[in-house]
Amino acid sequence: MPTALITGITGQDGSYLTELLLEKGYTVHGIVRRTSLLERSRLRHLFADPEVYEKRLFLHYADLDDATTLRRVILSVAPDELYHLAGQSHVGLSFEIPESTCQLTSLSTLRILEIIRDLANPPRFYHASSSEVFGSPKESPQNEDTPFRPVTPYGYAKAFATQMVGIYRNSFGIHAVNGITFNHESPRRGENFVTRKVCRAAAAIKKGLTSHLSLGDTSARRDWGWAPDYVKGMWLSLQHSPAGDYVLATGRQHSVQDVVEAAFATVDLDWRQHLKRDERFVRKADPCNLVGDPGKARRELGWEVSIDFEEMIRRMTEAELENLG
Ligand code: NDP
Ligand code: GDR
Repeated sequence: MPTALITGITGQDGSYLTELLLEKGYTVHGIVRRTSLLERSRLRHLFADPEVYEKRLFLHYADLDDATTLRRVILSVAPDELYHLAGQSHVGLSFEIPESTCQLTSLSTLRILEIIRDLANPPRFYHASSSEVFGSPKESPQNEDTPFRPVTPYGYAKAFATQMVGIYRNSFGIHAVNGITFNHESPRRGENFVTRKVCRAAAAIKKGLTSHLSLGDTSARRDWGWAPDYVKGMWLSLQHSPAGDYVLATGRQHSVQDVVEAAFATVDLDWRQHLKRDERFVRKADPCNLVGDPGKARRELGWEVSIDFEEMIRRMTEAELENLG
């Protein structure tokens, strides 16, 4: 049975990827950092399964800036596949904490590439790259050949890491893949990302727990997909030879305003009575015109998305209603 090691296992994508790999018969190891609370809510159901936790799913402490511990974990696990998902994933916050965003995103990727470069049998390596590398692209939709023009500290950090992955693939023969994923969402999304924030607020307003929702720029547009589809794409991309980069996207763009309307329609409320603009949530710079061309992933991997935007927002809003009881 293959063995996988996942950085960022406690995150949205890490949790779905863990489920997928366990279903496929993998033994899964995850890297977690020390936190003051032990609650790792996205994995809770797996910890509760006596057939899984500490039988086929194992956790190891390491921080992304701790090279000696990362090396020790990678050597002891000896994974066949390494999925590097961990990082500071909030683009807006990367303007507040640019230095640690770059440390965690750029240098940690280089650090892991350096460790596996020295191994006799390096694992296949997946890097969670991002559509943010395209920033304000001159062409639309964006594909694997679109030049990088990042406009945020986060986007620049991902661009560095993405190009470093290409360098290690070409120069050292490592089977390394960049998944250039566009936004993907689910009920497990962090609460300060816009889709989750809107769906939570719509449900809370419906239940009478709050009265309004404050957002930044509602005209901002993104290519939003369903996170479980994207972790399938991650796995598929690592199975393909030769290694290459893949854009994972829906090819369709929606605005934040569309998210608001879809979520409020699910709870049968008029968004006009509840939406406020708050300048604190307006970014200093925001990419524009991001929409992906997933043609290569479709052709080479057979990757397809399973649900559309409206269904995704409906599921996310219904999950929030259920959480609220
Ligand atoms: P999350 O924010 O949900 O998860 C991030 C993960 O990284 C968490 O497990 C977090 O641990 C871990 N992490 C953060 N800092 C450290 C550190 N110093 N040491 C160890 N672990 C750390 O992100 P997603 O699951 O949504 O995204 C996964 C990756 O994909 C990220 O790199 C993100 O930038 C990238 N990406 C995501 C997209 C999306 O739409 N979701 C699109 C494009 C790229 P903890 O739980 O302790 O905080
Ligand atoms: P993004 O996702 O920055 O694209 O990064 P986010 O959901 O944070 O923002 C999407 C768009 O919504 C606008 N917006 C707001 N955003 C937030 N978070 N809160 C608000 O109140 C708000 N109001 C308007 C933003 O300006 C933006 O235009 C996500 C992350 O998962 C990254 O890790 C990943 O790399 C990219 O997607 C692809």
